[in-house]
Amino acid sequence: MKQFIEVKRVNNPNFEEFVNETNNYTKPIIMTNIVNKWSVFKMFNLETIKLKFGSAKVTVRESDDEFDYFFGEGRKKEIMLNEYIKLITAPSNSETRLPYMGNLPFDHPNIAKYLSPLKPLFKFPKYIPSQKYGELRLWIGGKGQRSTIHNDNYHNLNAQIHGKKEFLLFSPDETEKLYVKELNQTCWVSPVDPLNYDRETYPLFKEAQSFRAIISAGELIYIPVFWWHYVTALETSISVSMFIHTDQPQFWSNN
Ligand SMILES: O=C(O)CCC(=O)C(=O)O
Repeated sequence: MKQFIEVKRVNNPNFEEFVNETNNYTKPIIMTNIVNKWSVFKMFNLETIKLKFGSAKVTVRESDDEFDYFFGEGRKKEIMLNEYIKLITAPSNSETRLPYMGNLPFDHPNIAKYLSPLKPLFKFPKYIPSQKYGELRLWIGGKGQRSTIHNDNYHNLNAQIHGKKEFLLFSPDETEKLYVKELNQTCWVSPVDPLNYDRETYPLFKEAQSFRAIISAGELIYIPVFWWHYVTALETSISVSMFIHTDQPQFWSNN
């Protein structure tokens, strides 16, 4: 992978500034002074979550490392949210990966009665004029959790509520260098681990240009539709993303 380019930080852009700074929805940016102003930002922490809806049962991946999950056995299990939070925050020196609760829809039947009423408090700005609706997803994970290079078929605004995450992003123009595979129509992933990859099997990856964003609590990242991303939790992390659905769903294809 080539030396990354840092993603630009923009202070609370209005609509025109957003369109400009993202080069008309073709570049990621980090936005400051939006999420930290939400009333829910201070309230939505691990203690409150445990207290208010710790008894909810959630489905988690058995491993918080997507290489294990996508290219291994891909097992899931159910656990009470407060048990899960206890696990991911306990000191650990074991080699075994923690579980991961990522991509949980706010409307999931096991948690909707707690999360659905909170939806209006996550005041994501409306930057995409063709937005039909925004779908909120919750991600809570332990330090070291990582999501492999994948893309999504919608624009994504991802709000960091607690902890720090690192995103490595690759433009769709870099696809050939990432050796992506189709797992299903909406899930394309790369077997390349940017930090440790086999140079003989994936020779083009060394030419891949990445963009890096380390986002802290209170910041918001915009990931344009189909931009590939690799995500690592640098600390115990809570994030809430909004997937922006438009009238015309699009699907990635390598052709
Ligand atoms: O935080 C993660 O683990 C992955 C986030 C992600 O892939 C997304 O928001 O699309």
